[in-house]
Amino acid sequence: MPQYRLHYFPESGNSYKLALMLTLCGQAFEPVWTDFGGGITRTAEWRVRVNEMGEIPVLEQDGERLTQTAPILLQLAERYGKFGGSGDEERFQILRWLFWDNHKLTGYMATYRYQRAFTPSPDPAVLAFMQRRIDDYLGILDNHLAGRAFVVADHASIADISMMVYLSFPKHEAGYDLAASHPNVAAWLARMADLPGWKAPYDLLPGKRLHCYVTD
Ligand SMILES: N[C@@H](CCC(=O)N[C@@H](CS)C(=O)NCC(=O)O)C(=O)O
Repeated sequence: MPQYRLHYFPESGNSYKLALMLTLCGQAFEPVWTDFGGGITRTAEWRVRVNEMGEIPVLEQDGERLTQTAPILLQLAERYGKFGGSGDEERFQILRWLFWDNHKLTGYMATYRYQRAFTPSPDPAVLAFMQRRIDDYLGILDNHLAGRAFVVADHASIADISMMVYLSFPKHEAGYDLAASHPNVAAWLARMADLPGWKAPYDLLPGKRLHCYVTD
């Protein structure tokens, strides 16, 4: 089986997607803490040497560097025969939600949370714009989860893993109290947290943390 090294920073939900998937598949990985806050991923040298896209996470698999969580999750699901769904329709739905997550839920939530909690003076107009978008996406997800245990089937898939991560950090960071505002989402997060081997983000992604500017 491959040896994994995960280039990450602790606040990175995208990194948590891969750390959680590997953990739920019973796989160990070497965590490689990366100075994202110090701007390392913006340097030309890091982009040449580690990831031309200038992003975290990077998963090294026997020395080969892989990026973009969605195709990596699909590959891991195939390799370990877990969380990949069964049948063409389920696989289509998994892809459908993975694209939605990358474009909408993770795309906005990651940026919003980073600006809100980890930058010293975020632009209130930018935050308000993103919050309106996220409110819409959380409403869509809450409606979708009404009467369903998981996103595409009666069992968890990589779509659930991808979509849950940014909603799993301490609530003061993004400022959403999902139990109060989106009960179906909160119940689904609790079901995911019940999966054997599940761990919270900062338990899987240790190391020096960014300064957090918000307390609620
Ligand atoms: N679609 C990418 C998103 C990766 C991503 O945006 N990572 C963040 C950190 S969690 C990043 O490196 N952002 C840098 C930037 O947007 O400039 C994936 O799924 O891997």
